[in-house]
Amino acid sequence: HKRTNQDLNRSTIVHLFEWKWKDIADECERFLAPKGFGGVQVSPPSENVIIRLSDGTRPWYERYQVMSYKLITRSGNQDEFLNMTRRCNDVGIRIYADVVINHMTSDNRESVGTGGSTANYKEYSYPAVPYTRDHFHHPSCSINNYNDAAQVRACDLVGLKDLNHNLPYVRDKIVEYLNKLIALGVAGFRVDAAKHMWPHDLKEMYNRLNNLNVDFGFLPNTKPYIYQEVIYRGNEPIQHTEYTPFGDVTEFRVGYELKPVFEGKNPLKWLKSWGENWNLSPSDRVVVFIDNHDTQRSNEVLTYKNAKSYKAAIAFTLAHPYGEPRVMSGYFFDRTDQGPPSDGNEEILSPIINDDDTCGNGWVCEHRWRQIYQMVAFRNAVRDTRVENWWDNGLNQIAFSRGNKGFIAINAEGRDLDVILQTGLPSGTYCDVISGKIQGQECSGRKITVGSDGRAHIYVSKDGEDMHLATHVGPES
Ligand code: QV4
Ligand code: CA
Repeated sequence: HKRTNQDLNRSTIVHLFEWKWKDIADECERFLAPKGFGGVQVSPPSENVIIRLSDGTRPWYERYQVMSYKLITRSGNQDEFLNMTRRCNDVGIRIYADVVINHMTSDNRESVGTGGSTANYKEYSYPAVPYTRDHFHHPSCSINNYNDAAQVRACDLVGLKDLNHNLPYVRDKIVEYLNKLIALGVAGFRVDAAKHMWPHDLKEMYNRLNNLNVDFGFLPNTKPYIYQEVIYRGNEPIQHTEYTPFGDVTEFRVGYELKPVFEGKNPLKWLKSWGENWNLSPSDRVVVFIDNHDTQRSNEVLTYKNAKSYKAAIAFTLAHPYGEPRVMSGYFFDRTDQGPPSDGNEEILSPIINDDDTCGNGWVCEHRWRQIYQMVAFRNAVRDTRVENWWDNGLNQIAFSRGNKGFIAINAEGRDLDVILQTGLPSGTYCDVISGKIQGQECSGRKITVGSDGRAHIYVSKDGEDMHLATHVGPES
């Protein structure tokens, strides 16, 4: 396996935000496995408080308010979770659980959880764990100054009651929870709000985690893949390097930096030095993504709402070797607190799968957009190659190859890209996996003819549906 515990010929984590376990199991079998994905990040599996907004609906963010470590949420119960990990691992897809271990709930009007557990907020009492007043940081305080590292670790994040990980009992409960998930077949964890916990406490807990469960196809002595949510934007005392000795971290600067680039406000030619030279953290320590479930609700990154530049930015992160890519997949929303599509009984709706692979029932299913999932296959086809044959026009038109395995060209400029370029590819006729795909033996998209010298005529119109083309060797093209 790789460090992510994914199969060698697979890559890319898809975050199936707010999906039900049953639907994820189906998705692993019918789509993720055949398309070459490596893993799924699932929404927090631990019991959360039920919150109702003024219109009676449930916000997505209730799932970040923990009532207990019972596996029962709107996504499903423990049996359904286990059914998912079995079926997904059986087809080579790994499951990473989003674990909320920094805090419990805030003071809500409601005090009943998705598994029926209750809490007494004033008393800091969570009997279903159990946690009592003694297990939290006191006196309580709010985080309002991110330049104060101690405050960020020991005060409440947006009113969420902050656990004291200095206490062996608290660490024991969390280790027990994570080991339960390992027993149930997960391949690793996304650690929520890691920045808000002391690195030495996390390290101590990680050291006590079991090896992955061999019953799910993992090799003996395999450690869980841990990626920690540490948002770092450049000038804060809390840095990635405090967390990278014992896990990976989320590199949010990728999304922030690439938005102006793919909007044509910062020339694409600079991407020649993409990676650590942009002051990003080391490639082998980071998960990279254009948007996540938080930032897609801000205006700071590209999202499905900016489809043309979004698809190109994702294509770039999947074509480039920097970091471990994650793709966001969610639902349409107008309001930032809007929960997932659900029925009158507050049950989350399953996505409808259309004939053209896209989703219905309110789900965007970004990962099912042809221009996105075919770049996952691209990434798998070009593994172990380097960026070569870099070309740019000095402005917003770029192209590069991955060794002699794949080639991508991007045009974020107000005029057509129309040049003869060295693709690095063996001679032949290739199918552009952005404008189409191979169906049967036929390419439904544009074709790229590579001569015996590796050169090809590359054309990307300034006003096409997409601003890029890509192709690669292998069964998918
Ligand atoms: C409100 C006020 C607070 C007040 C509090 C008092 O805003 O000022 O102190 O009431 O009770 C929700 C509401 C929020 C509310 C809070 C408590 O949005 O307004 O506070 O509940 O009732 C998600 C959402 C949050 C949500 C939270 C809990 O994003 O809006 O808060 O879930 O339901 C930093 C961190 C980073 C964090 C990011 C959002 O460094 O770690 O903020 N990201 C992760 C998750 C994120 C999640 C959490 C952490 C918390 O990705 O989705 O927050 O688990 O950058
Ligand atoms: Ca904390």
